Amino acid sequence: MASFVSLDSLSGTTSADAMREALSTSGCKSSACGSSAGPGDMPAELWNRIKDHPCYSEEAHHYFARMHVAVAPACNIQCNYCNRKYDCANESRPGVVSEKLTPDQAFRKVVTVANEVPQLSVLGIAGPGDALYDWRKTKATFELVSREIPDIKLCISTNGLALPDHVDELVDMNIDHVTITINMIDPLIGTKIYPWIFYDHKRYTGLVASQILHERQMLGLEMLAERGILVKVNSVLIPGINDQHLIEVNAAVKARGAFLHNIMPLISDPAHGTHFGLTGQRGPKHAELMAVQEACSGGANLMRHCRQCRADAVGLLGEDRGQEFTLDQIPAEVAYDPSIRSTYREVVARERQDHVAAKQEATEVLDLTDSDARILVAVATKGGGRVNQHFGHAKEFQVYEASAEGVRFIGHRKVEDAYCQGGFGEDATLDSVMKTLEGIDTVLCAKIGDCPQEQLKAAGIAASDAFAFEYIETAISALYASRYGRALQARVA
Ligand code: CLF
Ligand code: SF4
Repeated sequence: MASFVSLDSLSGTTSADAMREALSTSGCKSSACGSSAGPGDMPAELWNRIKDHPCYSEEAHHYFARMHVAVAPACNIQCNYCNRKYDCANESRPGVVSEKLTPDQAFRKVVTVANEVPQLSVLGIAGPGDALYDWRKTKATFELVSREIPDIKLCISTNGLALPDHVDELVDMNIDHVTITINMIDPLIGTKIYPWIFYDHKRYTGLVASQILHERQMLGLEMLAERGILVKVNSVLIPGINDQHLIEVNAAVKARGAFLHNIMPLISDPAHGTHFGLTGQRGPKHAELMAVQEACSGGANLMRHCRQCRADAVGLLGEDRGQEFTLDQIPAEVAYDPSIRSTYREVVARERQDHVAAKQEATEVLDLTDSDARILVAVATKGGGRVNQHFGHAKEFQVYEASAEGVRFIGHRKVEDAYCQGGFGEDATLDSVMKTLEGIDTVLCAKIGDCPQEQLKAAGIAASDAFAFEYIETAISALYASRYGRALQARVA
């Protein structure tokens, strides 16, 4: 995965100015989605609750990191896209079994990460089973950590079955962000997704299982919304099973007070050993995912920057530093040093002001255009909201739609085999990147060689490094205006 704000460059710095310098030359990615709303779009109290949460605010994910601790392996339902030998597919990319942690081990890991990753703002428990079914360990972990690092945000992901039983405790523990995975509101559709549930000491199958799950999910969502907890709903888009149905899910969760809706593509592979993987159920194509997301616009706000991270992920969204913090690397005794995180926050506050001003200028540039053209622009970025990554190093691209109405974040696309494996190899294959860039009009990056630029051009995709290190919105609006506007000089090759 691509790294966003360069943690390497920041973690060694001790002064605010040094951090700011590092941010402006590395920075994060993207900008704008349903979670893209900024301080001007919502009450200050609400903005303060999401502004440092990389999942709830698309803008925040440029700057802040989450970490998951895998303390909750047990689960009370079976999803057809999950194999318990792998990480929870709701909130993680399927992979080999996570290192399961006890609450004490998790505590030491969080403190170690907080001392080394200044961007850390959220501690999430997202499995690998269900955080609420395995509540004892989830609760013990949160208690230990919040005592030592009181300003860390606590976040939970759940399938919702056990949720209504824990709402009071969630409120008491100041757990302000809860994700419920809701894949259906029609239990008949649920029968194609959930073979069984375990509820109230009993196992249920078929329609009854899905009916109970559905009722508990809706009840839990309503209870949380009533208590003012910010609820994100995750839905796994399963072509042929719930794709069109997710539009109804979106409306239903909005009506019950969900803050965000995250529609994620099914990840299905026979190698994962899941029911869907083994029976050939495919995941959606880029265009299918986008079509469902577009059909939901006007409903519950959409999150589009989810990376379907692992249940033990560490770092900014889109990067995984988990391997740097395995148990054998965690000290037996830990002491929290708050200075590095607080210095980082000062730096980010200033950088964000610059970014807001840049976005405003970008909007003014687009106001000079009167075209009805809409183009998709893919950006290679490693953080800070800037065009700052070499084309050949990009393991994913941020995709934006540019029009006279503005620059809109659409989502990210992963490159299965990064074009450049360690250097700018002219003979490296572009096949995988081409597939990733299907439907893209222009690629913006910090640097691109003549050879890949020519090959992209032959495939009808323009590529430019003329906007290197500029904010993404600044770059895209200038690109758009240079093509369709009257005011700017073209700067694109
Ligand atoms: Fe973790 Fe989930 Fe909290 Fe984020 S992840 S528990 S809300 S802190 Fe975020 Fe990862 Fe997507 Fe989840 S990118 S999979 S939405
Ligand atoms: Fe797997 Fe998560 Fe579903 Fe449980 S809720 S079966 S852990 S995907």
